[in-house]
Amino acid sequence: MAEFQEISKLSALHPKPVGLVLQYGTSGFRTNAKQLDHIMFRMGLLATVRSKKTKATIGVMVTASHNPEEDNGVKLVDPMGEMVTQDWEEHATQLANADQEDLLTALKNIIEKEAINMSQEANVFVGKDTRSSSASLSQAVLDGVSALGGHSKDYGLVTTPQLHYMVCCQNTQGKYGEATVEGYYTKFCQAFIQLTKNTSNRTDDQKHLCLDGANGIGALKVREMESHLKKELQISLNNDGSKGRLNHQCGADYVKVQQKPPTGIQINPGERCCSFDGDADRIVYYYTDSEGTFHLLDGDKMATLISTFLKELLTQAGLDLKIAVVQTAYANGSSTHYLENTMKVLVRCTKTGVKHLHHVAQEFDVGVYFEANGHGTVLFSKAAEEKIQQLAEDTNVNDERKKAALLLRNTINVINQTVGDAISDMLLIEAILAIKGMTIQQWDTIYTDLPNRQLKVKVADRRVIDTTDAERRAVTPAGLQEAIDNLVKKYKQARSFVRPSGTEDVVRVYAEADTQESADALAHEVSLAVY
Ligand code: 16G
Ligand code: ZN
Repeated sequence: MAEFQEISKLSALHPKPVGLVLQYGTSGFRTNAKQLDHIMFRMGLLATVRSKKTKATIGVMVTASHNPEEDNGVKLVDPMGEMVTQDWEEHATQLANADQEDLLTALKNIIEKEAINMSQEANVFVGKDTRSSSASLSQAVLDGVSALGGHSKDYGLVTTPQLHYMVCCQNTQGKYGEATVEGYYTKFCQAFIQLTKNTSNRTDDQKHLCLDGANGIGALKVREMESHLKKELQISLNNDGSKGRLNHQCGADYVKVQQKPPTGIQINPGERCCSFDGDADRIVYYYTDSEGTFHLLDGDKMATLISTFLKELLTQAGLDLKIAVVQTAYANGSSTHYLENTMKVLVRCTKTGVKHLHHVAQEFDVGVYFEANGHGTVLFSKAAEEKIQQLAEDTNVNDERKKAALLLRNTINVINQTVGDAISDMLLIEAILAIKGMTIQQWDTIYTDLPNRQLKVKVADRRVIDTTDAERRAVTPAGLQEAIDNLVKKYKQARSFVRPSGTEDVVRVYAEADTQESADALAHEVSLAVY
């Protein structure tokens, strides 16, 4: 076949370094940018084949999110804007690791296994972040697509969630919105303006938000979006990429891990601030109080605020829809306790990684999912959306129910349901605070986080640790869980777990307890038990 000859010729321009083995991990391939050219070309090939298989547009995003500037990475986006399925992650790993001379065979194996009709048309959307390596790497993806005769559309610089959105819009014939960056701003900003339009008593302070753009793509896109917000949200943008380096001492990951404000940002006491990560799919909020103490409002705090807001609206609207919050083992025990016991919201726990949370959230009418690190969104079932829509249009309901239904409808429209999205989450949080007339301090006091500590442990082989119960218990090595249980018993309100990282060669240890000293001591003792 002609296309296979083309692949042989073009793949020689994107050679694989001999002996290099990479894995499609929790968020795609990710490593030093210098090792990725062949991976990009091959992911262009794979996305084309996936498009033929699904008879839909597939997305390829070139980014390494919160990693340092010199790294890069790539992830595939499936037709509804969700992450690619697990079996195709395996195909990706196979294709990535095939030696140069075996590439065609590896590709043909996938084509055969998946019974691909090669005469089917293929469409691939490609996006990239602001890393200096992203331009040539995304070109390698485009080369891969054209080597197999696929059509591609290069969106250039976009956030990861923007690319997910484009793919979903394209495959739902515009029902989700228009598949352009402009369409994205229009959809989400209009919903935000609708949501906040009756909150006339908002002060300038409440309209003002301080944002750390991590010197990345999110900063660029917020600047593009600003005029659509019609001054209803006034963002002072820091770390916009004009001076500092990407993710360097800034961004959501830095703020969450270091538990301190990013550099390059002047925060007044009580001022509401947030940080995006390097590809703008994660966000955390924070402020410093009058004593200069730093307060972080992470994914758990966002999930709580959002689910409380939604539950109240569903009650006011008289809609009997099942709402749940999906968390991981990293969720602060206080948040889980508050949700279950005070809010009476169903809470589910899954393994780390957005795709796991996303799938569980799909089981409910309204599924709010957030990782503590700030990655999350809300999913509404089709039936839930229809019920809300019907009520919003019903002329025979009382004012209170109608008002709640309209707010719910606009809330749906401000949310990017394809994946966690820092921009969309920011607009949602800002709208909720405006509607509730709530300051960030008031939001923070809904519940108090239990002191906690995370540690990394280097071990010879992290794979000896196998976990169960959504990573909350270790099954192997023998005796480890028992040792953890005995250590936990020594402290009050304590909890601890260990799991092998999916992105680094380390074992992660998490501990929480009634005091910071206890959490630190427990984390330390558990990390000794891991050796
Ligand atoms: C990836 C995941 C993130 C998760 C993190 C855990 C996506 C898009 N990203 O970055 O959700 O929190 O891995 O890393 O799924 P770890 O396995 O090293 O702890
Ligand atoms: Zn990210």
